[in-house]
Amino acid sequence: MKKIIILLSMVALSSPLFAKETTKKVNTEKTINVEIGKKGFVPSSIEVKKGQNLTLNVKRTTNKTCMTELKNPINGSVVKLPLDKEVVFKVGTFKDEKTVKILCGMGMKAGVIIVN
Ligand SMILES: [Cu+2]
Repeated sequence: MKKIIILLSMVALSSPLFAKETTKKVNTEKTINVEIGKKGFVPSSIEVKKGQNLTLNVKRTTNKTCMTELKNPINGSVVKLPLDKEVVFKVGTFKDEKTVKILCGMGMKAGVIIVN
């Protein structure tokens, strides 16, 4: 009897139905670490799913950049990036699939967010 129960639970765990249910859950929060340094804005493109709440932990490690501020592509608010300090940049949630530029305080492209 014990053997049958073990066998049945193994079948249940490996069934495609079970697998589908676990992968169905979409993470509602996404946090990415960004460094603004000698190589620029890294990673230069960030992927997020629509409906996900995006947060960037941004650390500027160089003074040789104009990216001392970033503009929020959703609401236009500006975050200041002091040197060598990690700043929590709450970007927010995108409702549609699109590619959005992240701009510096001067309006130049710093990085890209790809919403899919
Ligand atoms: Cu700039």
